[in-house]
Amino acid sequence: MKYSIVASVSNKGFGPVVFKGNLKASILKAKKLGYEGIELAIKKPDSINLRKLEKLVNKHDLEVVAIGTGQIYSDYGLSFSDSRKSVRREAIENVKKIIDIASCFNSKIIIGLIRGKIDSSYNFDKKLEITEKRIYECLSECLSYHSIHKVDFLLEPINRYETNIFNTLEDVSNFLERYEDKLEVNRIGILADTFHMNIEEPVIHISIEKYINLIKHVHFADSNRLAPGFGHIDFHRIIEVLKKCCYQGYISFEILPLPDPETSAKKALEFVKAIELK
Ligand code: LER
Ligand code: MN
Repeated sequence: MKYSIVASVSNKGFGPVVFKGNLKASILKAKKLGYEGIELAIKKPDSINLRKLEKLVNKHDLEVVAIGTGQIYSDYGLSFSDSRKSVRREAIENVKKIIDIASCFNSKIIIGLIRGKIDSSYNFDKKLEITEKRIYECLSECLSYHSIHKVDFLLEPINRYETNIFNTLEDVSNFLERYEDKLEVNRIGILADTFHMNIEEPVIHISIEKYINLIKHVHFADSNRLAPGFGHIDFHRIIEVLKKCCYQGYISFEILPLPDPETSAKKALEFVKAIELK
């Protein structure tokens, strides 16, 4: 199994991230703790010094596994489902800049919170149809942005308290099926996050097995979003299923930095490696 950890380039915002700010320090800590990859959360793509980042990850032999875009929504309010075209445009332009970065590292782009949500439950089904079409249009433009260095995308099911579009693995799978003639769906995978799955899926490991062909990235956090082992999710069954299905992607820890960043990052890896090697 390959493990990575989420690091936010910016200092503030979005809670369940272990390392924040000072990218060099985050990379060094991840490497020292035994991670093979790093997942970056970026909200200001212009602030990234690509050459410096490339040098750093090459020097430390660390893969930039994926890049998260959620802070562009949580901090700037930009999303793919906004009813204002200008806001959707701004969201797309930001994601395109992230695609430029991702294409240097062959990282996947995470479409989590940036897909947005539907504001009111009035006439929900109709709104969902319209919103899904907006998401499709934005995704389609992002997918066709780089014709040479194509990067893949990840759609993350997120629990109902954070969004009302795509809460389950089945929701994402159905969306991809509905748009399979219009979207390059072979370039869109599911990001399965155990924290959200614990809220939305009937049995986490059964859903993982059912949708394994679509799952291209995994977020691990326990039921309380602490490191695995600090809550009540059955990671033994999850790792067993991932192993049985020969899952080839990364498992990335998106956890609260508690009791402190280093301890959470260290304990997370120790806990899952002990299960894996059983
Ligand atoms: C992002 O990966 C995520 O899991 C969301 O909960 C963001 O709030
Ligand atoms: Mn997640």
